Amino acid sequence: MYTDENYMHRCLALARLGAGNVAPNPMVGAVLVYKDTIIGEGYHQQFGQAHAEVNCLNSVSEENRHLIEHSTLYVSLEPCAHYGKTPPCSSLIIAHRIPRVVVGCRDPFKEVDGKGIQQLTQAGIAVSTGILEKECMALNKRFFTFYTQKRPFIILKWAQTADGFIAVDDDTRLLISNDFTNRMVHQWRSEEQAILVGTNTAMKDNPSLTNRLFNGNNPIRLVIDLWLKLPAQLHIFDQNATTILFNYSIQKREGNMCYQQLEKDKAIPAQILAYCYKHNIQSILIEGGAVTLQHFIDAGYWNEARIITNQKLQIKKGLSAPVLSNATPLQQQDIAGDTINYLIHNSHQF
Ligand code: AOF
Ligand code: ZN
Repeated sequence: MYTDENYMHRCLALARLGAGNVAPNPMVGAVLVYKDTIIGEGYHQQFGQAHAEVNCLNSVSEENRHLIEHSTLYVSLEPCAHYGKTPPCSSLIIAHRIPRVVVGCRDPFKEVDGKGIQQLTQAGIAVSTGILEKECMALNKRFFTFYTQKRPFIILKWAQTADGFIAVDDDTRLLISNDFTNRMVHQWRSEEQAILVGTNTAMKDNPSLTNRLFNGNNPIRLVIDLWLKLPAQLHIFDQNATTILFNYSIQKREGNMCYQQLEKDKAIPAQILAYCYKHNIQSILIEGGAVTLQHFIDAGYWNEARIITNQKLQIKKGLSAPVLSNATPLQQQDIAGDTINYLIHNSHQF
Protein backbone atom coordinates (compact mmCIF):
# COMPACT_ATOMS: atom_id res chain seq x y z
CA MET A 1 0.00 0.00 0.00
CA TYR A 2 1.55 3.29 -1.09
CA THR A 3 0.93 6.68 0.52
CA ASP A 4 -0.21 9.97 -1.02
CA GLU A 5 3.35 11.22 -0.40
CA ASN A 6 4.80 8.36 -2.46
CA TYR A 7 2.67 9.33 -5.44
CA MET A 8 3.39 13.03 -4.96
CA HIS A 9 7.12 12.27 -5.09
CA ARG A 10 6.49 10.67 -8.48
CA CYS A 11 4.64 13.85 -9.58
CA LEU A 12 7.67 15.92 -8.56
CA ALA A 13 10.07 13.66 -10.47
CA LEU A 14 7.90 13.99 -13.59
CA ALA A 15 7.53 17.76 -13.15
CA ARG A 16 11.32 18.20 -13.12
CA LEU A 17 11.51 16.79 -16.64
CA GLY A 18 10.02 20.09 -17.83
CA ALA A 19 13.00 22.10 -16.48
CA GLY A 20 14.31 24.57 -19.04
CA ASN A 21 11.29 24.26 -21.35
CA VAL A 22 8.28 25.59 -19.49
CA ALA A 23 9.28 28.92 -17.90
CA PRO A 24 7.60 31.28 -17.13
CA ASN A 25 5.02 28.54 -16.53
CA PRO A 26 5.59 26.28 -13.52
CA MET A 27 6.90 22.72 -13.73
CA VAL A 28 4.02 20.38 -12.97
CA GLY A 29 3.68 16.59 -12.80
CA ALA A 30 0.57 14.37 -12.53
CA VAL A 31 -0.09 10.70 -11.83
CA LEU A 32 -3.35 8.73 -12.12
CA VAL A 33 -3.72 5.81 -9.72
CA TYR A 34 -6.27 2.99 -9.71
CA LYS A 35 -6.18 0.74 -6.65
CA ASP A 36 -2.50 1.33 -5.93
CA THR A 37 -1.43 0.97 -9.56
CA ILE A 38 -0.27 3.86 -11.72
CA ILE A 39 -2.35 3.80 -14.91
CA GLY A 40 -1.28 7.17 -16.29
CA GLU A 41 1.32 9.88 -15.81
CA GLY A 42 2.38 13.11 -17.46
CA TYR A 43 4.00 16.48 -17.01
CA HIS A 44 3.94 19.98 -18.49
CA GLN A 45 6.55 19.58 -21.22
CA GLN A 46 6.63 22.81 -23.16
CA PHE A 47 5.54 26.39 -22.54
CA GLY A 48 2.18 27.05 -24.21
CA GLN A 49 1.40 23.36 -24.64
CA ALA A 50 -0.66 20.77 -22.75
CA HIS A 51 -0.72 20.86 -18.95
CA ALA A 52 0.39 17.92 -16.81
CA GLU A 53 -3.17 16.69 -16.20
CA VAL A 54 -3.94 16.54 -19.93
CA ASN A 55 -0.79 14.55 -20.72
CA CYS A 56 -1.48 12.26 -17.77
CA LEU A 57 -5.04 11.45 -18.88
CA ASN A 58 -3.93 11.04 -22.50
CA SER A 59 -1.35 8.47 -21.42
CA VAL A 60 -3.98 6.05 -20.07
CA SER A 61 -4.23 3.02 -22.35
CA GLU A 62 -7.44 2.17 -24.21
CA GLU A 63 -8.14 -0.87 -22.02
CA ASN A 64 -7.74 1.18 -18.82
CA ARG A 65 -9.84 4.20 -19.81
CA HIS A 66 -12.94 2.86 -18.04
CA LEU A 67 -10.94 2.95 -14.77
CA ILE A 68 -10.40 6.73 -14.90
CA GLU A 69 -13.70 7.43 -13.12
CA HIS A 70 -12.63 5.17 -10.25
CA SER A 71 -9.09 6.56 -9.88
CA THR A 72 -7.23 9.20 -7.88
CA LEU A 73 -5.41 11.98 -9.70
CA TYR A 74 -2.24 13.31 -8.03
CA VAL A 75 -0.93 16.67 -9.23
CA SER A 76 1.93 18.74 -7.82
CA LEU A 77 0.15 22.09 -8.42
CA GLU A 78 -3.51 23.04 -8.07
CA PRO A 79 -5.29 22.33 -11.39
CA CYS A 80 -5.93 25.52 -13.34
CA ALA A 81 -9.40 27.00 -13.56
CA HIS A 82 -8.91 29.47 -16.42
CA TYR A 83 -8.74 29.62 -20.20
CA GLY A 84 -5.08 30.48 -20.85
CA LYS A 85 -3.18 29.00 -23.76
CA THR A 86 -5.06 25.79 -22.92
CA PRO A 87 -8.56 25.10 -21.50
CA PRO A 88 -9.00 24.69 -17.71
CA CYS A 89 -7.77 21.43 -16.20
CA SER A 90 -10.49 21.62 -13.54
CA SER A 91 -13.17 21.17 -16.27
CA LEU A 92 -11.24 18.27 -17.76
CA ILE A 93 -11.07 16.50 -14.38
CA ILE A 94 -14.78 17.08 -13.77
CA ALA A 95 -15.66 15.83 -17.27
CA HIS A 96 -13.72 12.63 -16.63
CA ARG A 97 -15.68 12.11 -13.37
CA ILE A 98 -12.50 11.51 -11.38
CA PRO A 99 -13.68 10.99 -7.77
CA ARG A 100 -10.54 12.07 -5.86
CA VAL A 101 -7.78 14.63 -6.52
CA VAL A 102 -4.65 15.09 -4.40
CA VAL A 103 -2.96 18.49 -4.81
CA GLY A 104 0.62 19.34 -3.81
CA CYS A 105 0.23 23.09 -3.41
CA ARG A 106 -2.04 25.96 -4.32
CA ASP A 107 -1.39 27.93 -7.54
CA PRO A 108 -0.63 31.59 -6.63
CA PHE A 109 -1.38 32.81 -10.18
CA LYS A 110 -4.30 35.22 -9.80
CA GLU A 111 -6.47 33.50 -12.46
CA VAL A 112 -6.32 30.28 -10.43
CA ASP A 113 -5.43 30.97 -6.76
CA GLY A 114 -7.83 28.52 -5.08
CA LYS A 115 -10.47 28.57 -7.83
CA GLY A 116 -9.30 25.24 -9.26
CA ILE A 117 -9.72 23.48 -5.91
CA GLN A 118 -13.04 25.24 -5.34
CA GLN A 119 -14.46 24.07 -8.69
CA LEU A 120 -13.45 20.49 -8.03
CA THR A 121 -14.95 20.50 -4.55
CA GLN A 122 -18.17 22.07 -5.82
CA ALA A 123 -18.43 19.28 -8.38
CA GLY A 124 -18.40 16.75 -5.52
CA ILE A 125 -14.78 15.64 -5.96
CA ALA A 126 -12.87 14.72 -2.78
CA VAL A 127 -9.81 17.03 -2.77
CA SER A 128 -6.81 16.61 -0.46
CA THR A 129 -4.35 19.52 -0.42
CA GLY A 130 -0.91 20.30 0.92
CA ILE A 131 0.73 16.91 0.26
CA LEU A 132 4.54 17.55 0.15
CA GLU A 133 3.55 21.21 -0.04
CA LYS A 134 7.02 22.59 0.75
CA GLU A 135 8.72 20.45 -1.89
CA CYS A 136 6.08 21.33 -4.46
CA MET A 137 6.56 25.05 -3.79
CA ALA A 138 10.35 24.80 -3.74
CA LEU A 139 10.33 23.16 -7.16
CA ASN A 140 8.71 26.33 -8.54
CA LYS A 141 10.46 28.83 -6.27
CA ARG A 142 10.76 31.32 -9.13
CA PHE A 143 7.07 31.14 -10.02
CA PHE A 144 6.01 31.40 -6.34
CA THR A 145 8.30 34.32 -5.54
CA PHE A 146 7.09 36.12 -8.66
CA TYR A 147 3.39 35.93 -7.78
CA THR A 148 3.68 36.32 -4.00
CA GLN A 149 6.34 39.08 -3.89
CA LYS A 150 5.48 40.65 -7.24
CA ARG A 151 9.09 40.59 -8.39
CA PRO A 152 11.42 38.05 -10.01
CA PHE A 153 13.37 35.44 -8.03
CA ILE A 154 16.89 36.87 -7.75
CA ILE A 155 20.15 34.94 -7.70
CA LEU A 156 23.36 36.88 -7.04
CA LYS A 157 26.55 35.52 -8.52
CA TRP A 158 30.11 36.74 -8.36
CA ALA A 159 33.65 35.40 -8.49
CA GLN A 160 36.25 36.64 -6.02
CA THR A 161 39.93 36.17 -5.28
CA ALA A 162 41.05 34.38 -2.10
CA ASP A 163 41.66 37.81 -0.56
CA GLY A 164 38.15 39.06 -1.37
CA PHE A 165 38.43 41.13 -4.57
CA ILE A 166 36.25 40.83 -7.65
CA ALA A 167 38.31 43.00 -10.00
CA VAL A 168 41.50 45.00 -10.26
CA ASP A 169 41.25 48.79 -9.96
CA ASP A 170 42.17 49.64 -13.54
CA ASP A 171 40.37 48.60 -16.73
CA THR A 172 42.00 45.20 -17.17
CA ARG A 173 39.81 42.14 -17.11
CA LEU A 174 40.63 39.72 -14.31
CA LEU A 175 39.81 36.06 -14.92
CA ILE A 176 39.01 34.51 -11.57
CA SER A 177 36.97 31.33 -12.05
CA ASN A 178 38.31 28.17 -13.70
CA ASP A 179 37.01 26.23 -16.76
CA PHE A 180 34.73 24.07 -14.64
CA THR A 181 33.11 26.86 -12.66
CA ASN A 182 32.74 28.87 -15.90
CA ARG A 183 30.73 26.03 -17.38
CA MET A 184 28.55 25.96 -14.30
CA VAL A 185 27.89 29.67 -14.68
CA HIS A 186 26.74 29.10 -18.26
CA GLN A 187 24.41 26.39 -17.01
CA TRP A 188 23.09 28.79 -14.35
CA ARG A 189 22.42 31.35 -17.10
CA SER A 190 20.36 28.81 -19.02
CA GLU A 191 18.23 28.21 -15.94
CA GLU A 192 17.12 31.82 -15.48
CA GLN A 193 14.99 34.02 -17.67
CA ALA A 194 17.23 37.06 -17.43
CA ILE A 195 20.75 38.10 -16.53
CA LEU A 196 21.69 41.54 -15.22
CA VAL A 197 24.94 43.56 -15.23
CA GLY A 198 25.84 47.15 -14.47
CA THR A 199 27.67 49.64 -16.68
CA ASN A 200 31.18 48.97 -15.35
CA THR A 201 30.94 45.23 -15.87
CA ALA A 202 29.56 45.63 -19.40
CA MET A 203 32.40 48.05 -20.22
CA LYS A 204 35.31 46.32 -18.50
CA ASP A 205 34.53 42.66 -19.19
CA ASN A 206 32.62 43.10 -22.48
CA PRO A 207 30.61 39.97 -21.62
CA SER A 208 28.32 38.24 -24.15
CA LEU A 209 26.05 37.03 -21.35
CA THR A 210 24.97 34.12 -23.51
CA ASN A 211 25.26 30.43 -23.01
CA ARG A 212 28.07 29.31 -25.23
CA LEU A 213 29.33 26.59 -22.92
CA PHE A 214 26.01 24.94 -22.20
CA ASN A 215 23.24 23.75 -24.46
CA GLY A 216 20.26 25.77 -23.26
CA ASN A 217 18.27 28.93 -23.70
CA ASN A 218 19.88 32.36 -23.80
CA PRO A 219 18.55 34.55 -21.02
CA ILE A 220 17.29 38.07 -21.68
CA ARG A 221 20.20 40.49 -21.09
CA LEU A 222 19.38 43.34 -18.69
CA VAL A 223 22.02 46.06 -18.73
CA ILE A 224 22.13 49.23 -16.63
CA ASP A 225 23.54 52.10 -18.68
CA LEU A 226 21.93 55.17 -17.15
CA TRP A 227 23.94 57.74 -19.10
CA LEU A 228 24.29 55.71 -22.32
CA LYS A 229 28.05 55.43 -21.92
CA LEU A 230 28.43 51.96 -23.42
CA PRO A 231 30.00 51.89 -26.91
CA ALA A 232 28.16 50.10 -29.73
CA GLN A 233 30.96 47.58 -30.39
CA LEU A 234 30.34 45.75 -27.10
CA HIS A 235 28.94 42.21 -27.27
CA ILE A 236 25.73 43.22 -25.53
CA PHE A 237 24.77 45.17 -28.70
CA ASP A 238 25.31 42.18 -31.02
CA GLN A 239 21.57 41.36 -31.26
CA ASN A 240 22.32 37.72 -30.33
CA ALA A 241 19.85 37.83 -27.43
CA THR A 242 17.00 40.09 -26.39
CA THR A 243 18.63 42.98 -24.52
CA ILE A 244 17.04 45.65 -22.35
CA LEU A 245 19.17 48.73 -21.73
CA PHE A 246 17.95 50.67 -18.69
CA ASN A 247 18.77 54.34 -19.11
CA TYR A 248 17.64 57.86 -18.23
CA SER A 249 17.05 59.33 -21.68
CA ILE A 250 15.49 57.13 -24.35
CA GLN A 251 12.64 54.72 -24.87
CA LYS A 252 12.84 52.79 -28.14
CA ARG A 253 13.20 49.35 -29.69
CA GLU A 254 15.69 48.33 -32.40
CA GLY A 255 15.33 44.64 -33.31
CA ASN A 256 16.34 42.65 -30.23
CA MET A 257 17.49 45.79 -28.45
CA CYS A 258 15.09 47.67 -26.20
CA TYR A 259 15.98 50.99 -24.57
CA GLN A 260 13.95 51.32 -21.39
CA GLN A 261 13.81 54.74 -19.80
CA LEU A 262 13.96 54.98 -15.99
CA GLU A 263 12.86 57.86 -13.77
CA LYS A 264 15.68 59.78 -12.10
CA ASP A 265 13.99 60.31 -8.75
CA LYS A 266 13.18 56.65 -8.08
CA ALA A 267 15.43 53.80 -6.90
CA ILE A 268 16.93 51.84 -9.80
CA PRO A 269 16.55 48.25 -8.48
CA ALA A 270 12.84 48.78 -7.77
CA GLN A 271 12.25 50.20 -11.25
CA ILE A 272 14.06 47.30 -12.92
CA LEU A 273 12.10 44.76 -10.90
CA ALA A 274 8.82 46.52 -11.71
CA TYR A 275 9.74 46.29 -15.41
CA CYS A 276 10.41 42.55 -15.00
CA TYR A 277 7.13 42.00 -13.18
CA LYS A 278 5.23 43.78 -15.92
CA HIS A 279 6.96 41.73 -18.63
CA ASN A 280 6.62 38.36 -16.88
CA ILE A 281 10.37 37.92 -16.28
CA GLN A 282 10.27 35.56 -13.29
CA SER A 283 13.96 35.14 -12.49
CA ILE A 284 17.21 37.08 -12.77
CA LEU A 285 20.84 36.09 -12.32
CA ILE A 286 22.75 39.21 -11.27
CA GLU A 287 26.36 38.86 -12.39
CA GLY A 288 27.84 42.12 -11.25
CA GLY A 289 29.60 44.23 -10.66
CA ALA A 290 30.11 45.06 -7.04
CA VAL A 291 28.11 48.30 -7.11
CA THR A 292 25.09 46.77 -8.83
CA LEU A 293 25.13 43.70 -6.57
CA GLN A 294 25.43 45.86 -3.46
CA HIS A 295 22.41 47.98 -4.49
CA PHE A 296 20.22 44.89 -4.72
CA ILE A 297 21.65 43.46 -1.47
CA ASP A 298 21.04 46.68 0.43
CA ALA A 299 17.46 46.87 -0.81
CA GLY A 300 16.92 43.25 0.30
CA TYR A 301 16.14 42.20 -3.28
CA TRP A 302 17.72 38.79 -3.50
CA ASN A 303 16.87 35.15 -2.76
CA GLU A 304 20.07 33.16 -3.36
CA ALA A 305 23.78 33.94 -3.70
CA ARG A 306 26.43 31.82 -5.39
CA ILE A 307 29.95 33.00 -4.67
CA ILE A 308 32.90 31.51 -6.50
CA THR A 309 36.27 31.91 -4.75
CA ASN A 310 39.56 31.14 -6.48
CA GLN A 311 41.51 29.76 -3.51
CA LYS A 312 44.93 30.32 -5.11
CA LEU A 313 44.56 33.84 -6.47
CA GLN A 314 45.58 36.83 -4.32
CA ILE A 315 45.83 40.34 -5.77
CA LYS A 316 46.30 42.36 -2.54
CA LYS A 317 44.37 45.39 -3.84
CA GLY A 318 41.42 45.97 -6.13
CA LEU A 319 37.63 46.26 -6.10
CA SER A 320 36.20 44.61 -2.99
CA ALA A 321 33.53 41.92 -3.27
CA PRO A 322 29.99 42.88 -2.18
CA VAL A 323 29.00 42.35 1.43
CA LEU A 324 25.95 40.17 2.03
CA SER A 325 23.57 40.79 4.89
CA ASN A 326 20.72 38.62 6.20
CA ALA A 327 22.38 35.60 4.62
CA THR A 328 22.41 31.95 5.70
CA PRO A 329 25.07 29.60 4.28
CA LEU A 330 23.56 26.51 2.73
CA GLN A 331 26.27 24.50 1.06
CA GLN A 332 29.89 24.62 -0.11
CA GLN A 333 31.32 22.88 -3.16
CA ASP A 334 34.99 22.51 -4.15
CA ILE A 335 35.72 22.39 -7.87
CA ALA A 336 39.34 22.12 -9.03
CA GLY A 337 40.66 24.83 -6.73
CA ASP A 338 37.56 27.04 -6.83
CA THR A 339 35.04 27.02 -4.01
CA ILE A 340 31.36 27.78 -4.58
CA ASN A 341 29.44 29.00 -1.55
CA TYR A 342 25.66 28.83 -1.79
CA LEU A 343 23.72 31.14 0.52
CA ILE A 344 20.05 32.02 0.89
CA HIS A 345 18.38 35.17 2.16
CA ASN A 346 17.07 34.75 5.71
CA SER A 347 13.52 35.43 4.56
CA HIS A 348 13.79 32.70 1.92
CA GLN A 349 10.62 30.61 2.12
CA PHE A 350 11.60 27.47 0.33
C1 AOF B 1 -2.04 23.17 -14.41
N1 AOF B 1 -1.23 22.19 -14.90
O1 AOF B 1 0.65 21.51 -15.87
C2 AOF B 1 0.44 23.81 -15.42
C3 AOF B 1 -0.40 24.80 -14.86
O2 AOF B 1 -1.18 29.72 -20.46
P1 AOF B 1 -1.49 28.36 -19.95
O3 AOF B 1 -2.82 27.83 -20.39
O4 AOF B 1 -0.39 27.35 -20.22
O5 AOF B 1 -1.61 28.52 -18.36
C4 AOF B 1 -0.50 28.88 -17.60
C5 AOF B 1 -0.88 28.92 -16.14
O6 AOF B 1 -1.44 27.67 -15.74
C6 AOF B 1 0.34 29.14 -15.24
O7 AOF B 1 0.56 30.49 -14.96
C7 AOF B 1 -0.06 28.39 -13.98
O8 AOF B 1 -0.90 29.19 -13.17
C8 AOF B 1 -0.87 27.22 -14.54
N2 AOF B 1 0.03 26.09 -14.83
N3 AOF B 1 -1.59 24.45 -14.34
O9 AOF B 1 -3.17 22.89 -14.05
C9 AOF B 1 -0.03 22.45 -15.40
N4 AOF B 1 1.63 24.09 -15.96
ZN1 ZN C 1 -4.13 23.33 -16.34
